[in-house]
Amino acid sequence: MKAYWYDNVEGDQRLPHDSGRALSEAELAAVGVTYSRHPTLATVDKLAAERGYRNRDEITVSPEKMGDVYEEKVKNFFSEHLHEDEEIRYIRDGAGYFDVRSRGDEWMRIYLEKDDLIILPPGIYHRFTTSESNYIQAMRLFKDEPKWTPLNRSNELDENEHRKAYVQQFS
Ligand code: KMT
Ligand code: NI
Repeated sequence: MKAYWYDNVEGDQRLPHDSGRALSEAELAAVGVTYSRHPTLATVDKLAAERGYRNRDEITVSPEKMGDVYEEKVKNFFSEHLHEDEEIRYIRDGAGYFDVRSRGDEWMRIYLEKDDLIILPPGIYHRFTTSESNYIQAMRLFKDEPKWTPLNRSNELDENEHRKAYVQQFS
């Protein structure tokens, strides 16, 4: 894991976009984002059990796996959105970037590799992209039915209960 302020420079979203200004785990925690590292599945199983996560699947995002729709998928993952549920991702192989909004509405970029696990709280605005490697394999953890419908950023979402709860807790 490596976290830093996004540089906001035009260009391929899959480039590092590293401003050179690093972010600490504490700064991520301040917006509700939790990071942990799991060299084996045992501690992931424990975390899942403790939080009541009974289900999981695995997704591979790569041109090999997705074929023609890969570029379109990558673009879609990168549109700013939130979820009404936590988003937990455990990286099994490859690498990618999660961008999350800071309190001041700037992008904080988090580079994740194999064995990294991230928990995004409900209501946080974020986006995802593969890196230049164009390959990531991730485990997605969920409680019951996955509620991963991305809700794209809009002023109407200011009234969403999950968004309101997030803003109340983290700003
Ligand atoms: C998401 O929610 O953006 C994804 O699941 C992306 C692929 S998992 C790293
Ligand atoms: Ni998402």
